[in-house]
Amino acid sequence: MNEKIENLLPKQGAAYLHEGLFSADESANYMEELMTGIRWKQEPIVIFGKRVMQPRLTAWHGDPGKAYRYSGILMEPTPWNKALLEIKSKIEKSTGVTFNSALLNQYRHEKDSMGWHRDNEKELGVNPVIASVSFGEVRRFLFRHYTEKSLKKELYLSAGSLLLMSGETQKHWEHSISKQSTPVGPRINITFRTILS
Ligand SMILES: O=C(O)CCC(=O)C(=O)O
Ligand SMILES: [Mn+2]
Repeated sequence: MNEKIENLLPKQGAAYLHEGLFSADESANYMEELMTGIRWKQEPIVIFGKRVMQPRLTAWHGDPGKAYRYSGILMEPTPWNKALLEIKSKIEKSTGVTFNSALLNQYRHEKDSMGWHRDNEKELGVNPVIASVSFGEVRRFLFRHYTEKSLKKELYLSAGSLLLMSGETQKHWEHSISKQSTPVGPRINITFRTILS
């Protein structure tokens, strides 16, 4: 990660935003390849004992044998495709970290969202490094401290940006993508992760 990029979190974790890691052209090309080349699905999740559909489309890709439990769903990884391998390789060069799986989220419009959560599944181990890449439209991303809920950090994740989260971030901070009232087109986010074992 570029030395000039500062930690955006005031305490207990680290989050670095590298805007424009991918050029506008590269971002537009990957957006199109991922919109059409990924088998997007809307999956159910269980919230307070009730089965509801997730307000977004998802896909899970990774090295074989790295099954992953996400919000109560066991996701078997689909093999990497060419675009994902290229993106992964660029992220690995930029961060110096290798990843073996990725969760893809497609927010189709302003009503799609992701609620408050931490990426703290036990398969990720203690203090996971998570590399989050965005393509398509800009969406608002919020961090909120887990115990001091009034402590927040707002970011806008633009096409071609990389948000790197590390250290104790997933222990002390939740994050979300909220619905918005103004219309917005599709956005794709890929979070590269390392599943242990
Ligand atoms: O879309 C985003 O920027 C966030 C995605 C996310 O938090 C996740 O996949 O766990
Ligand atoms: Mn997350």
